[in-house]
Amino acid sequence: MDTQVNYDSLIPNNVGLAADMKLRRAMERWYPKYLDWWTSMGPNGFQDYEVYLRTAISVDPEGWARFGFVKMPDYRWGVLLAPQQEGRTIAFGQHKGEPVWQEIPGEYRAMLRRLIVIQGDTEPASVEQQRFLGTTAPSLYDMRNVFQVNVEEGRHLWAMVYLLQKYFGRDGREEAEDLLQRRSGDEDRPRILGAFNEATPDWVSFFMFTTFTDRDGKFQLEALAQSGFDPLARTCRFMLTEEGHHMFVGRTGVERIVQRTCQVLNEQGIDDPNDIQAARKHGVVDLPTIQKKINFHVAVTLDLFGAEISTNAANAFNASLKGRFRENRIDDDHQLANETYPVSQVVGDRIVERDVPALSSINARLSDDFIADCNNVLKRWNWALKAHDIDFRLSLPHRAFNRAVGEFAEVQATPQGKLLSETEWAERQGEWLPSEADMSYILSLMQPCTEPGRFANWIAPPRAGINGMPGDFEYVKLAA
Ligand code: BYC
Ligand code: FE
Ligand code: FE
Repeated sequence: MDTQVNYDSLIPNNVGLAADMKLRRAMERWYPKYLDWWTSMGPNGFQDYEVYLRTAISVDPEGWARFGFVKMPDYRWGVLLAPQQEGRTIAFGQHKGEPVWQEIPGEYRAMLRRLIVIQGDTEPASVEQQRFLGTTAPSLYDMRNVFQVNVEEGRHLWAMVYLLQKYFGRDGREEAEDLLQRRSGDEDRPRILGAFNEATPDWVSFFMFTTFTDRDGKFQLEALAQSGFDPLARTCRFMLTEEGHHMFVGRTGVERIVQRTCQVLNEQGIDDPNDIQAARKHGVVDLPTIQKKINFHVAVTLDLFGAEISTNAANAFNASLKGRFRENRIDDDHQLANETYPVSQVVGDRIVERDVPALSSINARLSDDFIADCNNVLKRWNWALKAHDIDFRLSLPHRAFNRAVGEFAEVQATPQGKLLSETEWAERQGEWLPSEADMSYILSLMQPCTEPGRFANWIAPPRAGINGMPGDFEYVKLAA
């Protein structure tokens, strides 16, 4: 590929790349390295096929997307920021009421760089985690969706690299290189956050990941979209428009699995939804295993919020760098000098809520908002169970369940939030977390289904096609 690309024609951007020589050169040097990373670590085996993808071509909420067939390495990864709001002022923290910053205040440089690097690191990590899924796609529709998610996560990496290269000089350029060097799950150079080093070996995991872990993305991006550093706020604002589709893929993916399982239970006259073998005999994902997958993914995702009580988060809020979810709809002084917030904590052998200084409990609050959002998703899944008259309900695990970070990192608890001894946990965790046998059963279902309009046996078709396309649309052109 020609590295002397004309960035204004090849890369959609609304940041004046053409006029910014220094930035353009930095991005031009980074671009071929990104492409090397993409071709070696992106979707394995599908780089040469035409995929029906949407590309962001504007930041206008009405018409930002264009659909068309494109080979993934030719995807037009762009640098797109939500429109600047005239006269926007900072909504929270020490600098509340001041005009937003177009440059980085020197004293916050290190803190901002850390936030941007951590955010940036998750994006390529998820692409790496998902790179083998194309081979086992349950349909062309689903295959297209994972690729869409992947190219957009790639674009999210671009978004953070843009900020690093534009505002952080040499340090930023080095960080941009390092973002292409770390690898999900690698022993020596792992990705930064826990969940992004877990494997995503199968499509059930993928749908859970996009439901829950991309939803952490939503909440983190919402918090960063409040930032007093305007370019970060605007970047995250636009990334959020793409995040919606990722969570849609996850939520409807799990919903379609649930629907299919219900359908088979009913067709086969299986009365006991807890009869795992009966469901598995017919090649669908049994409901108890779906619950175990929920338990696992929610717990690792809650860890991504950091400790419930966190000085880092307090500092970032105080510095007006990272706010809360929907800061402008919260009825308080947005500086939190004297406010408190209830946080669940372990006291003796019980879990109790205690009022904690609100500034220290920013992460706790964001994770509460996340849990509320997840509960809406669970409602949708439970509607599907109800609609099929199946006597089984899915639920979110308690926030104390299987945690490695924060208030509950040192204890063990049931998904209902009852504390357990280590011995009880060792004996019983198999009831709540997927076992090796569960995972290999799921893997055994992962046979590709690539005929247009056909779906693997374990998942129902979607209600509608992408961009209004008909059911048998060939989303990925596998035949030359
Ligand atoms: N794994 O005070 P603490 C997305 C570290 S997802 C490993 O508890 P803080 C996406 C922490 O870094 C959104 N380490 O937490 C989704 C710190 O280390 P240092 C990603 C962890 O700082 C799907 C120490 O523990 N974006 O976009 O208040 C597909 C103590 O930290 C973990 C962001 O996260 C962990 N789970 O909050 C694609 C936003 N948790 O610095 C994409 C940017 C904590 O002492 N990041 N640690 O060495 C942040 O805002 C914060 O760094 C965190 C942690 C929310 C991650
Ligand atoms: Fe992302
Ligand atoms: Fe995402």
